[in-house]
Amino acid sequence: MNYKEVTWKNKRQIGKMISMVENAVEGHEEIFKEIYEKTGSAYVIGITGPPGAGKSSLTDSLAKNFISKGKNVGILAIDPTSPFTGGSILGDRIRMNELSTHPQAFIRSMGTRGQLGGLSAATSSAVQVLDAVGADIIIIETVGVGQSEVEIVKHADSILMVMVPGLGDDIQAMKAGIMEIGDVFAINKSDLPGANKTKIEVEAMLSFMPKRDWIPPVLLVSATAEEGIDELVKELENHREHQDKEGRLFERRKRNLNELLLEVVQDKVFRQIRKDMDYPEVLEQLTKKEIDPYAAADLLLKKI
Ligand SMILES: Nc1nc2c(ncn2[C@@H]2O[C@H](COP(=O)(O)OP(=O)(O)OP(=O)(O)O)[C@@H](O)[C@H]2O)c(=O)[nH]1
Ligand SMILES: [Mg+2]
Repeated sequence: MNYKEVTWKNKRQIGKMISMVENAVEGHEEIFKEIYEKTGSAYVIGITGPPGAGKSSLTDSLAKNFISKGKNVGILAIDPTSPFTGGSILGDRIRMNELSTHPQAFIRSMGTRGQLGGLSAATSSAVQVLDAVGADIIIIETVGVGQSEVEIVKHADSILMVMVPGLGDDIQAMKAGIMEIGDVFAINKSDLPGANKTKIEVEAMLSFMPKRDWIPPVLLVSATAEEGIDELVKELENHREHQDKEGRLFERRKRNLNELLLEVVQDKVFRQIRKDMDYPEVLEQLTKKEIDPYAAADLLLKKI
C-alpha cells in the first residue's frame, strides 16, 4: 500500500492504517516513514469529564457543527476499560449513528486489547494517521476522568472539560490535577436545574488556580437541546488562536510528542530485551537470588 496517497475518502484504508499503528504490527513503522511529514495541520480537541456528563453527545454536536462548516472530522472514542477495539463498541458508548456514515466524518473507538505500546501511544499514533489523511479537526473522547484518561487527552491541542449540574462534592474531588488540564469548560445539561450554580462553582475553583496566560471560559450548554454549541465552538477556536500566538501551540505539541517519543522508546527497549537470548537466564539468576533486580536490569540494558 502507498500510505502517502491515502486520502480522506479511503475510509477502509484509513481504518487499516489505524489498526496497524494501534497494534504496532509488522510494517507499522513504514506508515510513519511515509506519512509523518504530512501531519501537523489538523486541530486536536480532547474531551473529558465524569461518566455520563454528555461527552459523546457533545462530541456529536461539535462534529456536526464543524462538518457544516466544511471540515473533515476524525473522532477517536477512547475507553480504557473496554477490551474491544476497532469499532465493536460503537453505538453502545457513543451516540453518533448519523455521523458514522457521513463522508466528512471518521469514527473509531479504541480499547485496551492488543496494544503493545499502550493506549496512549496508540491514540497518539491514530491521531497522526487521521491528521495525515486529511482530518481538519480530530476529537478525542475519553471515558471517565481517571489518571490514564487524563494522560490520553494530553495528546490534544485544546482540552474541553465537560461537567454537569449538581456535581457538588465531585468537583472538589476532581480538583487535584484534573481541573488544571481544562482549556474550555462546558457545563452540559444546562436544561437541568442547578447549572448556573455549577458554573459559578467551577469559575470560583478556576480563580484559585495559578494564573496562566489563558483563563478558561466556562459555558452553559446542552447537547440534547443543541444550545450553546456555536458559542462553544467559538471558544475552542479562540483557544486555538490564542495558542497560535507566540509559539504556544508549537511548545504544546512538542510536549505531546515528547510523550509519544518516550513511549516508543520504552516499547522498543522492552521488545529488544524480551527478544534477547539471555533474558530467561537473567530471570533465572534473579529468581535464585544470585543477582538483585537492578543488577539484572543493568545486565539486560547493557546489551542494547
Ligand atoms: N437533559 C440532558 N441530557 C443530556 C444532555 N446531553 C446528554 N444527555 C444525556 O446524558 C446521557 C449520557 O450522555 P453521553 O453523551 O453518553 O455521556 P458520556 O459522558 O459520553 O458518557 P460515558 O461515555 O458513558 O462516560 C444520555 O442519556 C444523554 O442523552 C443534555 O444537554 N441535557
Ligand atoms: Mg461517551
